[in-house]
Amino acid sequence: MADTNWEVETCVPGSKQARVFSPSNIALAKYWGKRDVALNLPTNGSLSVTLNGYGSFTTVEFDASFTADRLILNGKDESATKLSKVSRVLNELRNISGVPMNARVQSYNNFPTGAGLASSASGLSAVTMAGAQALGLGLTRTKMSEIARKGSGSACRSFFGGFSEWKRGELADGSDSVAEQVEAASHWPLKIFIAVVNGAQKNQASTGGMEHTRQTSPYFVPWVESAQKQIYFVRTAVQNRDFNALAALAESNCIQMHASAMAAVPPVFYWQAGTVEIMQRVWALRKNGTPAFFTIDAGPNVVVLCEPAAAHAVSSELSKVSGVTLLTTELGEGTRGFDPKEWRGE
Ligand code: 2P0
Repeated sequence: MADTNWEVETCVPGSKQARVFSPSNIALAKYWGKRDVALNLPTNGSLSVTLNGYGSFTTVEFDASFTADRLILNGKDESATKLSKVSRVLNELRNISGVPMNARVQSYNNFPTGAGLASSASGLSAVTMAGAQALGLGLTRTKMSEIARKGSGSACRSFFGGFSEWKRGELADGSDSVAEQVEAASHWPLKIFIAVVNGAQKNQASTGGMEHTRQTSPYFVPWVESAQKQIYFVRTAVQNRDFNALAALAESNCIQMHASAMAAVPPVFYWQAGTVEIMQRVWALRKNGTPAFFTIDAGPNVVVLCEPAAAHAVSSELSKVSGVTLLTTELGEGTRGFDPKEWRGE
């Protein structure tokens, strides 16, 4: 019998194995462009909030009997793009350890598919820490951040709780393009609502969408210049707990990212009618003195952040939008080990 409810295949006795939980993260200053595609080096820095409770439960297992890397995600074998991102991370770990074995990765996301919660961020950070632990590597979070970035850029931010910043870096090998914690979750206990406007899978994946934007959007270069300037002010607003400054900056950064993507030819266009309706309701709330702001990732769903005292007003306003499902969370801790025995109360 499997040790956890997400392992659909029983681990090989004696294999090198480890289990972790890694949260997803939502960027308030966004990553939308690579200066190096192979290494996932970004054109600009980004800053995110780490979500409490929503993420990936992941087991990584290395064994000499495996003939290839496998990824079993939410109970189904994955091939192609998702597996290749996982194998990129596993290759890094194999190079460091000198262990040549293939791996079986079993992973489960505890949030609804299509909720726009960046499953690659939680998934690839989870694979990195579980893989490193399985091989007994004892890597720092900074080193794991560098490795996870090569699998999926946004994954490098999930190792740190609270507010996490992924530095653009300058070096060609990417060793300085890693995340670090800006402030812990306790610094500013904001509430976070995920307004799921449309739960279907998005029609344009981020990796392809951002590269297409870089190649064809006339607004790509201005976006990068602006984003690189904004990161300092976003970080400062977080450090000072300056809600109004952060609200204005995060919304502006989000709209600039989307404007750049929308201007690609053909367009990379994620918004739907419900997206705009939520945006307008958040603006109306703020105009009436309720401290709330939004951000939108590469999909139609809207993430709304607010001061804790405003949570009731915000949730009742957003619940009025027909067809919208509301998930509620707050800032949480970064990637961490997961002990099935503790989980079962043994
Ligand atoms: C972000 N997104 O900063 C931005 C905002 C989506 C919109 O990072 O190609 O899955 O694997 O590095 O990290 C989503 O892109 O892309 C993303 P890859 P990733 O959160």
